[in-house]
Amino acid sequence: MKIAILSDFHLGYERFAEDSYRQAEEALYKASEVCDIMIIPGDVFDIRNPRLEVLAQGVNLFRNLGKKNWKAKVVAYKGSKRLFTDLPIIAIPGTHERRAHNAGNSVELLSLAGLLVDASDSTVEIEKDGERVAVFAMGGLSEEKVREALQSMNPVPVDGAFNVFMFHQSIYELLPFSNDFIKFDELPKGFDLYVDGHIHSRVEQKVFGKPFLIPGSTVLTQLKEGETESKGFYLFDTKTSAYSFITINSRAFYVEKVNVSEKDPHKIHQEIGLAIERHLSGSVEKPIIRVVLEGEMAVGYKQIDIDLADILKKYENLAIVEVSKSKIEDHASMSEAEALRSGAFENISIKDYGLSIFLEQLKGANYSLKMNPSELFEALSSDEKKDKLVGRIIEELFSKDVR
Ligand SMILES: [Mn+2]
Repeated sequence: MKIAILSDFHLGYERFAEDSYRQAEEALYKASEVCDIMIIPGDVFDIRNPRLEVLAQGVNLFRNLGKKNWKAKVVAYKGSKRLFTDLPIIAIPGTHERRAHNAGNSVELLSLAGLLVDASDSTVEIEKDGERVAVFAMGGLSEEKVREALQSMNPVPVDGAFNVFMFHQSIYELLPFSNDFIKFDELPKGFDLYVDGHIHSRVEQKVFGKPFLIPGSTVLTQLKEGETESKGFYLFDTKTSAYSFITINSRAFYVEKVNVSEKDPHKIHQEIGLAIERHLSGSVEKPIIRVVLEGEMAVGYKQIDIDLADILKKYENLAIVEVSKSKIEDHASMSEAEALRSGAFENISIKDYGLSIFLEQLKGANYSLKMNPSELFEALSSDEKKDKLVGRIIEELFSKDVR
């Protein structure tokens, strides 16, 4: 069978909301024309509680897919949820949809509506003309829980099927940022194909000699250099294990570096203009041009002397321009806020970064509540749960023996 692998649509992503919808729509439509099965490893939506309009976009996209005459059908399911369709559209919630334990999420909602199959923590078997594909999927988790979750789920391949392991996490070898991130060789063994979401640029690797694929997001989010590649999805053939990347029309994105060494603000200004003009195509769809300034300015000048207001104004109808000053070396150290803004934390979401700071702080504070720290973080960042939670914590703190 042909499996389309599409990921990280980030519907509702505020900065490029229209792109997120249009590009997801194109990817899903193109994929549906050529695949038997669709698998979606998370982050269909950009936030945990999408606005109704954004949820409606999700419903729209998948309802349209349901009109196709799918020959492959879901024939078996091993998991704790109920299925409301046999459509071979298999998805999991990612880290952006993740909510506190047991709270429903937006991908689950699409599954309840019978538009797709939420395969979190379960095995779904799909059949067409006697051929079987089994997808074992693990929904997006906070990173420090992954090892434990894998151990308790113990994903086992299904005999006689082509086995896919789908998840939505960071991998240490790809993002050597935290020891919580699992390593390739910690993934469950025995699968024919490994599919991961979360990382927004394309990755093709081998794990235990089998293909490991990350299709990347269908929309630009982080404006990293790695995202200048074309967006799209993978089409994988289970018979030959061959795959190809099928591109979609995504908004053009360019990164230009401007060396500011020994230059004054006037000169830098001119060079920023030239860098932008190199990529103005006159096409209807404005390109995104990110200009990265780097080096040490001429003596006596600081970053703040580079005034960007008139440049941004000049090109506002022709391009989406972003100028980064964070690589200019006139500061002893970059503040965390600047680093976050400039996206120095490669591919890690703000939420995950927030969580890692939170966990660090708790370590230093002799955290002793019964609640798992990452659950606490989830609950504290969820409006509905916060009040109840604070009540519970106060109760717990005051019921402790005071030595
Ligand atoms: Mn994502």
